[in-house]
Amino acid sequence: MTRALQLAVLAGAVAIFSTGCSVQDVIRFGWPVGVTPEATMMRTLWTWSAIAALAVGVIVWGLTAWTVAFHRRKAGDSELPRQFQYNLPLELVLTVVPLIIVAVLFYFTVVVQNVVDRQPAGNELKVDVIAFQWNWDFEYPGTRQPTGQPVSTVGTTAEVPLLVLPTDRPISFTQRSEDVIHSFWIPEFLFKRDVLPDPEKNDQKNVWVIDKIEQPGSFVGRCAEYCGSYHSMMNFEVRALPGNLFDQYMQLRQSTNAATGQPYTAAEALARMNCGPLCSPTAVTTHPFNPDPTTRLAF
Ligand SMILES: [Cu+2]
Repeated sequence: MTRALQLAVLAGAVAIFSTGCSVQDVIRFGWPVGVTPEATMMRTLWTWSAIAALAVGVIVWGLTAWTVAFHRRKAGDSELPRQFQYNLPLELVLTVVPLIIVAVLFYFTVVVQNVVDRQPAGNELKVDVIAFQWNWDFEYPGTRQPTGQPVSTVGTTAEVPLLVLPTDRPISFTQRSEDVIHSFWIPEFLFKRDVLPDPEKNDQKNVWVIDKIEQPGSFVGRCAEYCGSYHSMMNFEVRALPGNLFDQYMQLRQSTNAATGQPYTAAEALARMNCGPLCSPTAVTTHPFNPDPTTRLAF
């Protein structure tokens, strides 16, 4: 018995350590590293929920193994073993303990949800996210190009749209769809949210907030709601810039590019800023897809 236990512990240790995962990797239980405070809160909730589930699991597996190992029918047994139904203390424990578990999980879920799903305080940078079959339009209300239009970045079949955001301030996203239901998903935000048509008419809450993006970088974004033929190609990229670079970007987007006589596009502004990989004028986390169905390629 001791030998079997030693072997089980050894096998478990080999299984865990041979993956080469750090403690941080293990306790994320498969989730990516988040880049917003909200993402970290959700990940922490997930970690503790998984630990609570594992604790319950270990108790159940242990009791099951104990029953199987020590309470088997023995040769010569003809009667039923002693029965335990109507054991009031035991049944009370089995009712109260799950209730406590559910209440605790519920409490922490509500606490995190109230933060993640909060409404804007008014000091956020505003971004409108407009989804359509099969691309994205990101607009910055309150900005003004020389043409009189607000700054916007629209994706095309040939160009993955860049959602340029600052790392140093809160941001509020207002979502709507021009056609069917899409879903706005940046894996590093650990958050996806359905983008619905006519949210105001349908009395749907379509605004959400992040406190900040905690590091500069490029993060892929995807549509996470099946929305038709080219759903899988409906990608975008978040380009998180330090505050001063973001301000420079927005200034350029609101001025005229002498070379074209038109307001700077996202790609032209980033190329002009020339700040290394952060200013790459095209997406670095994903690439445009060939939408020609006769090529018969998956992507
Ligand atoms: Cu979509």
